Amino acid sequence: MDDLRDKYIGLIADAADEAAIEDLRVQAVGKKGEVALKMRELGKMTPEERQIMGPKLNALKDEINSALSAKKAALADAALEERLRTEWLDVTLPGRGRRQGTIHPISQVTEEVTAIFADMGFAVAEGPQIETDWYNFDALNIPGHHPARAEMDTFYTHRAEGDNRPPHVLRTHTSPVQIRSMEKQGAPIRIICPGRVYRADYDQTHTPMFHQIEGLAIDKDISMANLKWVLEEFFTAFFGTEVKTRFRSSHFPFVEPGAEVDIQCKWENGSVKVGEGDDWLEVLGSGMVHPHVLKAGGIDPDEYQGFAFGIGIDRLAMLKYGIPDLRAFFDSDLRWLRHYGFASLDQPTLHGGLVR
Ligand code: 2NM
Repeated sequence: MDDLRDKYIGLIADAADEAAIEDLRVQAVGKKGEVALKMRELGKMTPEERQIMGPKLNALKDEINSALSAKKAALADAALEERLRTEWLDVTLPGRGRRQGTIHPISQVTEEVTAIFADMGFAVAEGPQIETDWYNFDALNIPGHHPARAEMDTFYTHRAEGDNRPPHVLRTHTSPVQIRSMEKQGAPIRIICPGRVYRADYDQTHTPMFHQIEGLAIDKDISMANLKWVLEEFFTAFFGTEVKTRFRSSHFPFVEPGAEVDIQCKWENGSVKVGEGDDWLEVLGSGMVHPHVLKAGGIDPDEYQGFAFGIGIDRLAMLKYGIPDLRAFFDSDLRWLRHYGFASLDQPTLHGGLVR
């Protein structure tokens, strides 16, 4: 019995983990363990022998059991101690900085322009970037044979053999949104339509995808004078300085009369300054909406008339923020985005207020 005790006390002392302790418990004091086997031998003993050996075996069983529990507790303590030592951390250390993205100049300028027109009572309307040729051309007084269709370098979507749907295009301007808005809302209407437009053209000043904002105001007493006031108000707010405008007679199929609008500027060491000097820079097209276009939108041209205009957002962004190359807008170069991008809190909103 002394051998048995020494053997298990020694093994328990050397046990490395809880699983080893459990194995030892089964081997020593389990139902078929070594102590149980010894107890079975009690039956073959004389009553005198049994009286001595019975209590001794019970005492041995107790001793092994307490050694097991003590070792188990010691192992748990050691494990906790080890975790406390290795999982320690200094909660007072400063956090690691996370890099934030920036607002793209196009998003920034769209938001600025939208806020200025919202202040003048224009709502924002959006629509699909893939349009039928009717919304993109016919409704805008550009019939099938019209050279403007070819001039616009339109992207047509692929059509499978036997597809009877009307031809679809990537919209070449956001005017289709204005047709859809006229159909839906009727007159009077005052909206601006910002968004992506597509033309198959790529060089230093053209990208196949670019951004436009078109405006539309229709009511019973709207004239070119209202157009001129709205645009001058817009440029002055946008550039933060009084900006003279110059209207030059021009032609767009969807307006009559039509005008291209220049803003006052000055060239200084290869870059342009808006609102000073006596040079002119063409920035938008505009005019009085053609009666055919009003009809296509479901509005009676004998009762209503209105003005419309279209501005390139990308060009406005280049002008206001001194960005030299249009193509870099869409390269997704992080260095460019960090340099020309805006912090999210720079976004002027109607609620945040506009600096004028
Ligand atoms: C321009 C120039 C002139 C224009 C016309 C319309 C519509 F749909 F109301 F007829 N929206 N935008 C327009 C007029 C656009 O962009 C250079």
